[in-house]
Parts: sequence; C-alpha cells; structure tokens
Amino acid sequence: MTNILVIGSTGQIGSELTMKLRREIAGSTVVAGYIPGAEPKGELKESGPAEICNVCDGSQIADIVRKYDIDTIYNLAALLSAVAERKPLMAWDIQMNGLINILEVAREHGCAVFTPSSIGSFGPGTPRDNTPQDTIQRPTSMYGVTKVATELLSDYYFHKYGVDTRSVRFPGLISYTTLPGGGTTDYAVDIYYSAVKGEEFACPLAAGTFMDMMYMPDALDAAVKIMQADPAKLIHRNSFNIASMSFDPEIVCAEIRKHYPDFRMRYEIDPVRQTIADSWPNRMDDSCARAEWGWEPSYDLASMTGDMILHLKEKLL
Ligand code: AKB
Repeated sequence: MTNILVIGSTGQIGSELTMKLRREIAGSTVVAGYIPGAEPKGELKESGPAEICNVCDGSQIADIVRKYDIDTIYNLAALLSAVAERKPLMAWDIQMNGLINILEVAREHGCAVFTPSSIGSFGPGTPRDNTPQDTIQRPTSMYGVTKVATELLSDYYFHKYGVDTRSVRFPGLISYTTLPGGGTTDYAVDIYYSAVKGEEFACPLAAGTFMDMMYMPDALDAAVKIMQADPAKLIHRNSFNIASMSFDPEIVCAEIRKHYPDFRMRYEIDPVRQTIADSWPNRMDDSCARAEWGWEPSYDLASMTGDMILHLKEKLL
C-alpha cells in the first residue's frame, strides 16, 4: 500500500490511523477523506491532502482514487451501534450502500479495501466465552446486521472479482485523542475522562457486563498489519477476531481507583445500550489472527490505564 484513501478520517479511528499511515508508510500519499461539517483540523489538516468524500457518492470516491492513484482504501465511515438503533435507515445507507460504492470503485481501479467489522457482528445465539472465529452470527441490532453483511459482501467481492478485501472485528476501542460517538462501548472511554476531571461517573451498563476492549495503538497496528499480511497465509479475510482484554465496569473502575482512590461510579443504565451489550460476546478467541498474520496486542488493562491517565492529564488539566 502506497497511495491510501482513509474514508472517515476525522472519526475516532480515522484521525489516528491517517497520522500513523503518514508517519509509517514510506513514500505514501495518505488522503484524508471527510464529510462537510467534519473537516480535518490541526496536524491532520497540515500533514497531507484532504478531500470531501461521502461514501454515498460513488463518483466522488472514484474521482479521488483516479486523482491520487489510490491503491488502498480504509473505509471507516459508519454509525456506531447505539446511534444506528436510533437511525437504522441511515446506518444501512452509510454501511451498506457506502460499502458497495467503495467495492465497485475498488473493482474498477484495483484497490485493496479494509472495512472494519466488530464484536457487534455477533448476537445472542453466539457462544459468549472464547467466541470462535467461525461461529453463529445472528445479531439483533441494526449495527450488527450491517456488520455481518459487510463481512459477507467483502468476501463476495474477493471471491467473485478478486478485490483484496480484509477486515478485523474490532472490540470497543479506547483512546484519548478523538472521542467515539454513539457506541455501546463508549463508557470505557468516558470513564477515564470523568476520573481525570475528578467527576463522578454515571455508568450506562450494569456490573457484570463483560465485553472485549482494546487500546487504540493496538487497534491501529491491527489495521495496518492485516493490510500488509502475506495473502498466501490468509485462510480467512472478512473478518478476523482480534482481542486484547475483556472487562466489566467494576473491573475498569477498580483499575482506575489504583490511580484515583476516591473515584466514584454510580449506575444509570441505558436500556438500549444494555440490550445491545447483553447480545455481544464476553471475550473472543483470536487464535486465527495470531496464526495467519501474526496479530499480537501490546496493552493490557493496567498498561492502558496508566497511559490513558497520563495523556488525559496533559489534555484536560
Ligand atoms: C460500538 O460500541 O458500537 C463500537 C463497536 C464495538 O463496534 N465501539
């Protein structure tokens, strides 16, 4: 991958992935695709080209691909799970019509495509512990429906047209740079902001709600590494389970109290998020990603917590 288009470059993943690709891929041009109202700012704006890129407009994507001779597209445009429940038609439009626009451009212009899937692609019938790579995927949220369909459509374009599609199933992602918006796992970011600001945290999910979580540097490494993996070694493509830690609100709260012993948390359950979380795995088995392309996370809950607090203190205080 040399000339790369990141669609959704100002979102939680895109803002950091675009910068990492610009820093680490030698000789690359990394175009930051954004929608009006979510323009790149600061370092993201200064460090490379940016173009308006709405996934619902296939000709706009094709123009950018031609203009910059793009060979790899990171498709990060999506409504997260809780928002998608409120706006299911918009979620379908962005996630599915957007994806097929990208895949068609990729087919015509020979681009590789990364479109993330999620723990949200699983549902209540999925084994919850050590969730296998290949298992039941019958999600009950609109987000999950679009994520399973994303996996299937991406595999279809690979098998039928040879488009080099690859993907990972992201856990809840935790970062200090850009806030997530409207996900079920967002509490695991918000709790750190409350702790550093010295505020009580109102947790929207119940004690005992376990989900896979991951620190952003590991998630970014996964997104880069899978696109660089030797295709001959890939038995799977869309999509790989990746995991690094699993916790519930009590466990992350206890970890934060090692730094802020007076930190207080109360529960104010959000029924939409709780229902979604209850349908997702507790912890995925990521052995296929480890075997097929060398996935290996660096952070656990303790090291992530130390790093989050350090950076949020610089950012907020
Ligand atoms: C969400 O909560 O919707 C996302 C996800 C796990 O895909 N963070």
